[in-house]
Amino acid sequence: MGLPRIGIAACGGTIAATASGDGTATPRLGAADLLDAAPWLRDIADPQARTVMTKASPDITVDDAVRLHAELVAFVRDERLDGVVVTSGTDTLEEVAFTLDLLWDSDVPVVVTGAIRNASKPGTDGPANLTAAVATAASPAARGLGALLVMNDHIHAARYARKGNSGNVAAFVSPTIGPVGYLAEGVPVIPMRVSRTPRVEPPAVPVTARVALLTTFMGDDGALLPAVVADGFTGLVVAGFGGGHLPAAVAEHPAFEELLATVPVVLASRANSGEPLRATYSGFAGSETELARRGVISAGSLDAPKARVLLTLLTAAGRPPDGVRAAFRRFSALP
Ligand code: DAS
Repeated sequence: MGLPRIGIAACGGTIAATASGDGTATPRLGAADLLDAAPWLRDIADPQARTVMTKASPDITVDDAVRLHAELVAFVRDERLDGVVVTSGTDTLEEVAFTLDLLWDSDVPVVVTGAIRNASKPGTDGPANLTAAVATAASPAARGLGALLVMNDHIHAARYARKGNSGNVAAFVSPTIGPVGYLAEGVPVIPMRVSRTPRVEPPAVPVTARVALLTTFMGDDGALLPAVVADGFTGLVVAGFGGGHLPAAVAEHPAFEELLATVPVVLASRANSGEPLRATYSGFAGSETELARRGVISAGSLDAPKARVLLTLLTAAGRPPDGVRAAFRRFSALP
């Protein structure tokens, strides 16, 4: 039997960046360049290279991620791949990975990776991360797990992964559950098998739905809410305080009332892990029970950026309010 056929789909980011001469770096490399920098990959896989885009990841949109999904489906089909690796920038890596996780309808592993140190830096982590990602995508243990995020020899389920450090090679964490696996001497080990992320149909492109994301803060008076109304967003995600609470000035703001009457409003927690509460506090306007009574939807185990991805896909597909609520419900373990 031959080596597993693994696709490498390059999208830019630091892993594709080289020095510009003034100490900064810019994404320039394509998939074939990444493969050339890691020739040992041919010992563990039969790699197929395809450059999808060469963007700095702050510029990647949900529309880009939906189009990337379609590219990957075609890549897997055309090249009869056993697994596929996406290389992209770490700034939006968690959102790209989660979009793919929501849309992926196959047991073929899709593994997302990037780098913190660009190719011109001492100790660049790009080739090592690419190698770990290819090994994971080639592993039978990764089949059926949806999208995984591999960085620094840790394997994360896309649904839980977050960038937890701005500049350390150990940048990615899964705060609520921890990584699902790791690489030992280059071999992927996945002791924890998370349930498959509930799938969402890919919306038509271009994805024109726009979902706003606001994080509350001590003394928040809701002054930004009228801009969300005026700008015609198709939904709002609010990152509330720890248990999913908002100041009364936000909860009772006329613009918040108007948003609740017109678009889905989803409440995540700005805390780093866990789920918003459901049945612990009442008697103040921004309590979780009061907000739920007024129609606010809980993000469940999703952090705010992931809730925004899901709400964008759902509103892009024209899901009615009940459908949006049901879709988010599947991300909560709470009754
Ligand atoms: N933060 C850089 C990276 O890690 C830039 C980017 O995300 O494109 O890739």
